Amino acid sequence: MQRLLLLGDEALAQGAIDAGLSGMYAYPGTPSTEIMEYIQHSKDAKERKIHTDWSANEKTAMETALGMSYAGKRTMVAMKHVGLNVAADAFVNSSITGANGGIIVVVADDPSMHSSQNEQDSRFYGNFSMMPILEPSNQQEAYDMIHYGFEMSESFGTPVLLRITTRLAHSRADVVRREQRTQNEIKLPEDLKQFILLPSIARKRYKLLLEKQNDFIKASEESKFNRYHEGEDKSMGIIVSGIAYNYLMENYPDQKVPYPVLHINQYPIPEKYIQKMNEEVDSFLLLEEGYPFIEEKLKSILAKELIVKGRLDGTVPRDGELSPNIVAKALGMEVTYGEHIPNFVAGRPPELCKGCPHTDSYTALNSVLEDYEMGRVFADIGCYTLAALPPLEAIHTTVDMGASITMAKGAADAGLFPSVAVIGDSTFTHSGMTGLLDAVMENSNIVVMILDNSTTGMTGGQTSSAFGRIEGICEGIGVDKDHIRIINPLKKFHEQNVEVLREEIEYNGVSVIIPRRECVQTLMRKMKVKRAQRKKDKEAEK
Ligand SMILES: Cc1ncc(C[n+]2csc(CCOP(=O)(O)OP(=O)(O)O)c2C)c(N)n1
Ligand code: SF4
Repeated sequence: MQRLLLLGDEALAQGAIDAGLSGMYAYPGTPSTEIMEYIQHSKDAKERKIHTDWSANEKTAMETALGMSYAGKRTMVAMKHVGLNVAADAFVNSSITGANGGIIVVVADDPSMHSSQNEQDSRFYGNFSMMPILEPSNQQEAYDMIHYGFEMSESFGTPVLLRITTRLAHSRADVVRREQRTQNEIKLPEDLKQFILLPSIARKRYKLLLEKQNDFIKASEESKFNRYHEGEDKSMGIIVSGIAYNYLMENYPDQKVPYPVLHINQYPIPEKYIQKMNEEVDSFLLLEEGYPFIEEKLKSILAKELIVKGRLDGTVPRDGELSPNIVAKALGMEVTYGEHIPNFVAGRPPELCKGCPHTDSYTALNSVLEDYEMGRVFADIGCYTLAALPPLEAIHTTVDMGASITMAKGAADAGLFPSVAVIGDSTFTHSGMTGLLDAVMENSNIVVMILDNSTTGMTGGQTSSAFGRIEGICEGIGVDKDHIRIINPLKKFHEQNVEVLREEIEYNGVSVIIPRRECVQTLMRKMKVKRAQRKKDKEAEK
């Protein structure tokens, strides 16, 4: 079969194409974005007419996928870990409705917060929703698990959560493909009421979900993805999950670990193996990428006093990614891995690109706010969050997508003036619109700047659902037309822009200011494509 060199994200995408995917829904977020991008650029996916859509947010993505599953087709949803908070209502309830066509929810966690505001571990959501969880430890497993996950989803009638972390998502290895499977035909669920979560039906569905738990455990215990490796030295047993296995093996170049090792890649936790290890060893070492998920469960499974080393007792740091060196320390071995890091990879603070429209928007805002001692700027998540750093230092809060407008409203309710919200175009349609409605309903005294760079810049320039719609949305929500102002964030319009901002700050009510200029990165890419096309046309004329 064909071998491909793929990122973990791409292995998931190729796996889904080959496993009979009919539709994929996602909202961009590092480190998950490349899954959708791969499918959107795949000739194969195009030929197979796989439907793809960058949804307005993770919740709409999850719900749309659930609709496709209802219609009997295989579907995948992808998001970063914090996106699962947004999708949580649909996600948790989907374990009660169950699945018809296979549905896999891929969530990419970001331990060490390389590009996130927290490092939450999605396995807790899977456990909370009582869903099977898959956690590949390499690219081949990522590919294979998609096939396996769809089969499991359809045979158990449940959505399946597939969790990856940054290093797997963004590193390459070769993957052997399988034969492609055809897509499912449209087929309605056998139980036509299963997706109607009225209490009387939901109670029955919940009981069914509880009954399925033993089947899920059995599947984990029989899964080829959960493996027990015997070891001579029984002073300790190592339980390792997902990609953490690689960090362990980096410390044993001969691939011979002296201790018994239980490698968990599928949940619920395979209790049979835990019992086996407990009978053999004097103590446990837990190596997990993320929170101490298995570690916390261990004592409840075994119900006795145990010596457990891991993140909870400080043997492994409580936060951040694992590394071969962290694992070496936990094993009492010498730390030797990658000691000499070259200077050119030393960390640099991130900054807005040269010529970024956001710089000019903030320069104007900073000028106006010099005249207001209490002026506060409630910002959101996007490239424009970088204005928290020097030289701009223009924003005062960033919490979650959409929190700018609502926090500005809360502060204005408390009497803070001026209270300014700054939000990007994509973030506005993701989760800012409802907050704006709250502000309109109470005619809150806030200024909302919707920075329209015509793209989702921070995650690499995906299409923004807001494109060409912002004024219409704001008007529809009820913002007074006279207080929806469009400005051009360029240096030469600085004075004009300052004046507009000042006028709207002085207006007592909801104002929306839309600084509109395209992101220079997407603009440059478009120009490059145009130049290449022109060159091609000229050559064709010759
Ligand atoms: C719930 C959630 N989903 C996704 C992300 C990843 N993410 C961060 S900012 C952003 C969108 C930024 O686009 P926009 O608001 O248009 O601002 P720009 O970066 O273009 O300035 C995304 C998708 C996130 N941080 N949180
Ligand atoms: S990618 Fe675009 S929006 Fe982001 S900093 Fe660069 S120019 Fe600005």
